[in-house]
Amino acid sequence: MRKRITCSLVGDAMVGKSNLLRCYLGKTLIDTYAPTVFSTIKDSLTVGKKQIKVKFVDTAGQQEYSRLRMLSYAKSDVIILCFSAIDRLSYERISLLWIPEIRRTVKKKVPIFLVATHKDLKSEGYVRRCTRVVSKEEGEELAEEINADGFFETSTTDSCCVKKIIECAITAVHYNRTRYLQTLKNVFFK
Ligand SMILES: Nc1nc2c(ncn2[C@@H]2O[C@H](COP(=O)(O)OP(=O)(O)O)[C@@H](O)[C@H]2O)c(=O)[nH]1
Ligand SMILES: [Mg+2]
Repeated sequence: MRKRITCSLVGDAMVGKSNLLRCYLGKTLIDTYAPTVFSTIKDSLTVGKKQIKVKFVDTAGQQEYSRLRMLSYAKSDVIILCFSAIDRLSYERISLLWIPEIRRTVKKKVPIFLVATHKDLKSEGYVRRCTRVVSKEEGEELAEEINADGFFETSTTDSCCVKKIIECAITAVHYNRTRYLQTLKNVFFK
């Protein structure tokens, strides 16, 4: 039987990781902030004609949980790395903190998808008055710099986009695995 794909959501606290996952799973969004310690959710999705089993790991962004967090996502097959488009510090911490932590934590090389959240809030007057929002171009540059496999800007108001992001991440792992198995078959059963 095919191994379950582990997909982890990583990034600063408050950037919207848990709500992104809730949005994908069709669960009610949580308006008030409820810090995550760590949670796992089993699900499945269909890629082509294949049913793929997935385990989502939703991690805590706070530094006081760093040891628990690193244990929780060490076995990831793919990472959804999030920052908030209206929180420049969370963007800067992608290369300063999150990429080094991911490299220390996940021993194999796994695909990383960079996601800018809170897209719907970028155009809000009160946000623009008090912060310099992160542009799409800055997000794309960062994705290139960290060698991410993709970059997306989204928000929980666009469930279609959220669904595409998660499916893209899972599909990337699925096809890598299929290609690897095909190569093995070609070598041993040609
Ligand atoms: N407007 C808006 N609010 C969001 C969005 N995503 C998350 N939030 C809010 O941002 C806060 C933090 O979200 P949460 O998912 O708990 O962040 P986490 O700590 O990264 O898991 C909560 O108050 C959410 O309601 C979004 O796309 N748009
Ligand atoms: Mg959370």
